[in-house]
Amino acid sequence: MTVLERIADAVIRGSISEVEELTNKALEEGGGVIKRILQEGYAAGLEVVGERFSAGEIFLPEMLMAGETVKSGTRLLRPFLAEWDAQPVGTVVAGTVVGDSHDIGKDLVCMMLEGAGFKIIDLGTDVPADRFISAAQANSADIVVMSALLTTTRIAMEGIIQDIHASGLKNKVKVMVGGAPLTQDFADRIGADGYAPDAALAVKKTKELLGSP
Ligand code: B1M
Repeated sequence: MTVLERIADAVIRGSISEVEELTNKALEEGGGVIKRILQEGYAAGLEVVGERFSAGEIFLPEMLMAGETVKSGTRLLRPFLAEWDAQPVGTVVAGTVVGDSHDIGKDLVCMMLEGAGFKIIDLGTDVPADRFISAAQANSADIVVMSALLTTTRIAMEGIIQDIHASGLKNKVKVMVGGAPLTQDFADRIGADGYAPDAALAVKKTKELLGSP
């Protein structure tokens, strides 16, 4: 097994210590390895975990442990993603929508945006409209980034966007949405300014929406 395959395997088995050790080992290879750790290591492992959960072969505690391994691993990647620009290129308010506690994808998007020079106000999970709105107002945010992982919670995004617009922020703040059960078509239908299928494209889309180079 390659190191990346071993990472995926350790995610599936829920071993935090192995994921951390193997992530450090993979990082020693340098050059472009971060994307491969995320895709061929963490995402590949979580994919199997999701399938096994759907099939009733594993249960919530195992899925939770798999999530924790990836959170620990991504913390080790953080220093390699951040560029520490003195001047932020824009301010982002981010959160997982109300009713939803999945935060791994949202954290990745935040980390990548931070690495690209944005200031991040991360509201965490289970975030209702009023918290997105007050944080955007208090921090003069340029963009609100919302994540949802459940087909049941993505529906809340439409109401949150309507509330953001009704609060007077319509022409001041862009809204971008993402998460596994979303599509460009869904984002268009709920009135989002942008959608991105993954964290790297979320950075590209944010820059495009804000007209930054
Ligand atoms: Co849950 N869960 N989960 N879960 N979980 C899924 C999502 C599920 C697909 C598993 C399955 O059944 N196959 C399923 C959803 C089914 C559906 O609605 N279609 C599911 C379910 C059902 C549930 C519960 C309801 C289970 C239960 O209680 N019976 C429950 C809900 C709790 C709640 O939120 N209220 C639940 C709970 C959990 C845990 C807490 C145990 C844990 C979360 C831990 C955590 O996040 N801290 C968990 C996990 C780990 C998963 C899986 C296995 C992995 C999710 C993940 O982190 N993926 C997942 C199955 C799967 O995805 N294979 C599953 C990796 C992450 C990097 O991907 O978040 O998609 P993702 O992010 C991507 C893109 O989507 C994008 O960028 C990232 C990659 O670059 N992206 C954005 C994300 N946000 C973005 C925002 C953007 C742009 C891009 O801009 C705005």
